[in-house]
Amino acid sequence: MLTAREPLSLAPAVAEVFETVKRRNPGELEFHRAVHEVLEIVAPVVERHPEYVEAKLLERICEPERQIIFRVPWTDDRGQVHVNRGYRVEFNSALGPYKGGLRFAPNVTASIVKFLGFEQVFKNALTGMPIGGGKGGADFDPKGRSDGEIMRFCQSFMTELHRHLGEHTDVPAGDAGVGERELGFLFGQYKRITNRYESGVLTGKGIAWGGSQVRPEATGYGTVYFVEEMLRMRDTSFDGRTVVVSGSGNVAVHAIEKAQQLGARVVACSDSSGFVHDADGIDVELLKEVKFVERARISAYAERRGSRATFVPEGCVWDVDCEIALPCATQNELDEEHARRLIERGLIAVGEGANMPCTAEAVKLFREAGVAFGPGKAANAGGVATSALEMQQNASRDSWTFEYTERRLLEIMRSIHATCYETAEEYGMPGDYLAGANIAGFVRVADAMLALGLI
Ligand code: NDP
Ligand code: 2IT
Repeated sequence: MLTAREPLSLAPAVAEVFETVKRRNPGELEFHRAVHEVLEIVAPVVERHPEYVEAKLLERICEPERQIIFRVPWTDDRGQVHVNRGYRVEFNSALGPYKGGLRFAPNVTASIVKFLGFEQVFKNALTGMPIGGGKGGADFDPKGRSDGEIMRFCQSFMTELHRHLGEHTDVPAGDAGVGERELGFLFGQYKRITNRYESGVLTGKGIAWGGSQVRPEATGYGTVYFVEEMLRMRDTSFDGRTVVVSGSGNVAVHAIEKAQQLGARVVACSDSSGFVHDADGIDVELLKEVKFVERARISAYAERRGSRATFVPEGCVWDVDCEIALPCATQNELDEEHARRLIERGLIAVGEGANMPCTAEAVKLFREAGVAFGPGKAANAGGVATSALEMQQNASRDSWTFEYTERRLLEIMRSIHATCYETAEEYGMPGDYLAGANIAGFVRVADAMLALGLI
């Protein structure tokens, strides 16, 4: 049985590639870890394919096609000047234009953007849609900023980024800290600078200006659909299950909504200030009001719910017992200790709504304990898949209904699940979605790269 996300176990053929990645990207721990996971799992695949070795496929796949780093100057409401750093890593375009979100958060670094971009390449391949992988963002903290400040930041960011984008070149979307408001300002500035109403250059747009139904819901809904499939393989479902979701942003809120529609009781969610416990089940409409309309902290939810909910300041949501865990906040938020405790208390499934939210050690424990584990690059692929549906609608100047779009999302998530499941079986690791996702994604990208020659 292969084990993933464990250090020091790389086969010699891939160990050398990993050393090169570390040397070229010193200190970029998140990126190293994302690469390590893929290299470790695909090592036996590469051994079966001498043509991959000859074409230096692994070396090429680990090296972004292009990396853009730029200065983003802007002024706050008092006229004070700020300077941030913007990034776009155009990782791989073998399957289509670079595609992936933009993240605005103070802890964004080259390592974070590269790890997200690398994951995105294989995630996008798993969707089966014609999209390559990229990621971007800035070390800008949107918290507490006025709409005017956000607009000026987005305009400055796009003033530089626009020259690298295009519906056939690179198509960003949102990620943490970048939602419909930010995408509106980014799209407006792109349109102004280029004098083109090029809808397909960004996804996650508002419905009134070229967006797709279900895109806001897609990542959270898709994560739940993926977990539903894993549960179905074990002859069970969400119905009557206790669920904990971390975060209370775009992915988390819609994961809560869909899990509840499928009969689950979601008893806790969080933000970076702490978590709320609500034994009756989270009131998702109230949560949306607090987080999306008022842009308030999660404590405001507990205040409104009165005695039914408690807010635990600075607390960790993974201390709450559950049968299904949906980490939907950020990287490395669920560690070995949390995993051990959750397993002891009856955990049966984990779906990574966020990108790499579980530490390597936590993942190892889940797999050893036989917990159904849906890795982010498969489980949260519904967001980018629906972005590709948005591009499809933009290209045909069409717009689809909510029902039709959601059905397409469901079909895509079922197909991703089937691909991961079948690939894991094919490589002798039944039920191992981490292996299935990494191998299936890798093979699709690698074969396309081989076909396109040495570029
Ligand atoms: P949002 O910015 O909408 O929400 C992020 C949420 O996570 C916020 O509630 C935030 O709280 C919380 N959070 C951040 N850090 C912590 C922490 N250390 N502890 C507890 N809560 C924390 O982002 P998204 O929902 O869009 O993204 C969440 C994750 O999902 C990211 O990993 C992203 O890459 C991934 N993802 C997003 C997709 C999308 O379509 N948006 C698609 C696929 C993956 P606070 O407000 O306090 O910061
Ligand atoms: O991590 C992700 O897949 C996203 N942030 C969504 C990317 C997209 O292009 O929709």
